[in-house]
Amino acid sequence: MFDTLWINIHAATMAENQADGFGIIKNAAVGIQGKNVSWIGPAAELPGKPGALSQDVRDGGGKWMTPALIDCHTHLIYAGDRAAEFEQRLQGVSYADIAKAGGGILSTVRATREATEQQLYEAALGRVRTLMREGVMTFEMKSGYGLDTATERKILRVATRLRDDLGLRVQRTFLGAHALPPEYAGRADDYINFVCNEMLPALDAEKLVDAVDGFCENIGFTREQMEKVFKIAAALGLPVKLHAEQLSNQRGAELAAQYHALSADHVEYLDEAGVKAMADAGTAAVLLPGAFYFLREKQLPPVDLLRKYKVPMALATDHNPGTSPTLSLLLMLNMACTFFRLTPEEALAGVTRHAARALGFQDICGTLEKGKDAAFVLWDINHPRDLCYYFGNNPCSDRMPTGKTL
Ligand code: DI6
Ligand code: FE
Repeated sequence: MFDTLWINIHAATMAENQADGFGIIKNAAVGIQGKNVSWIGPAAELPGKPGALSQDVRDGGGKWMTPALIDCHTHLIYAGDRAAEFEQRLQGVSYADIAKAGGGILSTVRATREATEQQLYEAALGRVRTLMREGVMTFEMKSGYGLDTATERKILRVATRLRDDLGLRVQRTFLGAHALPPEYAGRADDYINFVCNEMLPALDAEKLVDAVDGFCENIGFTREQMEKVFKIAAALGLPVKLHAEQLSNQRGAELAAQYHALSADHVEYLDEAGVKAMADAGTAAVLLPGAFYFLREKQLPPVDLLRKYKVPMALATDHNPGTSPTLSLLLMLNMACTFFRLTPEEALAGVTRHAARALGFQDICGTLEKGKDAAFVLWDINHPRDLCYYFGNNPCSDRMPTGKTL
């Protein structure tokens, strides 16, 4: 009846509308057929003896099972690092000042343009493997450190190879509108026209793009410029998302909602009108406590308003060399609780069900439910809230599928 049957586990299904928030099933059993969950419930309700239901019965040893984790906002593919800028910031130079002086994103762009595809692949592979050790099996990976067609292509090809070589779910996001490349200095509108008329259509035609993002900020691009990009994305049938309201309120989330964005990300400066627009459009909020911490931001995202209007809150690492060089999604759970006052069940939903939603993957992964991916983690913990409580600890003891090259 089942290809594999797991018994002697406790499950936190993270399914929607569960009274306890986690969807806890003590003494659970999980039946798998092919690549999907085909049965989940209390072991006492199994329709027969385990041995009669499957030839492959696995004993989970009383561990806790959750859906595999999802990192729904990353910039994992780049060359070099920005440790020297970190030191500059410790001396009091601001992130915006470093960017204005040609450092910041542009210094990573220079290093990434110089790197070969193989060098980029190997650098990113190490980062992905580190995240996988914490049970992350689905990733979003953005381009945006190329800002020319050849380098953006190189980054998106690396994302494709990581997806295929490691057997992961990956959403490849084109972030051409991340920063103004030096060859377009003072000509932001010309660069946006190049993104819209050449780079995005060319990379989409090569089947390298699953979604489109941009950086709507006073040190990034304006709403008007982002709208041009969104119009082309819509014409190509690609979903959009936006770095919005990270450092100031540009009303980017409203624009994103107008284009039925999957998510608006960062959102520290989001106001009530923006929250309402997101709720009406079904746009998720992606909270990024790593960047908040590393930039020592003071403005908190409007968590109460997001709750009030029932906007799903996802959580991600935002891994990037400038503002969030973290390789721990579990640490983000603790930071989201500590800094943003999320409850543990909200935080865990943020890296499972709501993260799936932020990628448009809600029908395929993010919860332990019949018909969804049989992708899960076994944790050596006493309760799912422990994943948010400890920090700098990795209780992942097993995961399925294990990935092809691990
Ligand atoms: N917001 C971020 O947090 C990253 N990109 C963005 O638009 C930072 C990218 C960097 O500093 O390299
Ligand atoms: Fe980001």
